[in-house]
Amino acid sequence: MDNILSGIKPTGQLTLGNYIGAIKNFVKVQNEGESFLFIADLHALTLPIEPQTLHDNSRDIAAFYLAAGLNPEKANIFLQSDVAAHSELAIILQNYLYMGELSRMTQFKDKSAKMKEEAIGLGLFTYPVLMAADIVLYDSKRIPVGEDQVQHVELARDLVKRFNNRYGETLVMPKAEVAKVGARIMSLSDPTKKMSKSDPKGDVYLKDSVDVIRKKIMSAVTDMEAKVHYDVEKQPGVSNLMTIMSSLTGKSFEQIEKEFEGKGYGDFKRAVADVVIAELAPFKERYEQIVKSGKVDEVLAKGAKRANEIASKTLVRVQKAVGLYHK
Ligand code: ATP
Ligand code: LTN
Repeated sequence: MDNILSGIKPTGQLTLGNYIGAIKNFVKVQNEGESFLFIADLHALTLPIEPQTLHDNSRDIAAFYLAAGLNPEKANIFLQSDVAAHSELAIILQNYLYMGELSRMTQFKDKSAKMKEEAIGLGLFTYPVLMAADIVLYDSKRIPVGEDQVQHVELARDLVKRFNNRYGETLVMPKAEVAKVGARIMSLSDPTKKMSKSDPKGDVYLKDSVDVIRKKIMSAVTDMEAKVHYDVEKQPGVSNLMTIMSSLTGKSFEQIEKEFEGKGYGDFKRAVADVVIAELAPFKERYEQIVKSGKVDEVLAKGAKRANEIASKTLVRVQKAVGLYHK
């Protein structure tokens, strides 16, 4: 069984996009191999963040992982910064990725676009190097992510190929796994933009109350056709709501179109809100219980112990390959 790995940056409150594009799939695959599902707290430092916010968000994501159904007996849940090998390996691997490649990364271009050059931290630029280190440390072949992260996983694949060509088979080749539906949930207020936890416009948060979720979905931007019909170009708003419904119910777009034939957007939005609320409501209760139980730190400590065991072996393998290991 192949190892599975993925991470989420604790940059803000988790969104419905994070849930559909990532966490829901983590829950699905957690028993299909040994899984390493971590909180990418070092990556969260690549843009300014308050220390307390970073600390609290990190525990919060762990609590949501558990509330969503990750089983800490099966999945290794840990903080990236609790495993020093991530940073050590990144320092080595940075020599096998190039300025040109990193400059072409869409996430870097998007996040740095509005910043002055003097204010862009190096960590934002070298983000994919640390991410490649995360991935190869656990010999993971399967990397479940939303669409926006595929380019980074592809770069990690290029790096593995380059490294193995130079030093012999050392690193395992990873592959991104992207859900067929729901890998890119769009903002409810601007359906041409990705729903993103660091941009609160048009987000549904996993922590939102039932009333807030309903209000947000009822006021989602829709389109001119007044017809529930999937067409990303002409009807991006409705298509996004259909994607949300399809990914949470398993219904195809055709089925949804049939179900709402002759009905208005109001009926459709009410149904989408019902589906989202039914999916998220049980988590919220579990989440509150988990936070109260104080279990999160225990889970993170257990996950870090196992992660360190595996990661330190891979690090030594790499150190030996490049000629750094002398013990
Ligand atoms: P930030 O706003 O800080 O960039 P984000 O909300 O985009 O954060 P990440 O931490 O970058 O979230 O992503 C965590 C996981 O959730 C990744 O696998 C990512 O691909 C996925 N993801 C994030 N946003 C969406 C979305 N709108 N639709 C589907 N998947 C998403
Ligand atoms: N860059 C990812 C978070 C992340 C990740 C990883 C995902 C860091 N390291 C390794 C998959 C594999 C993001 O922004 N979601």
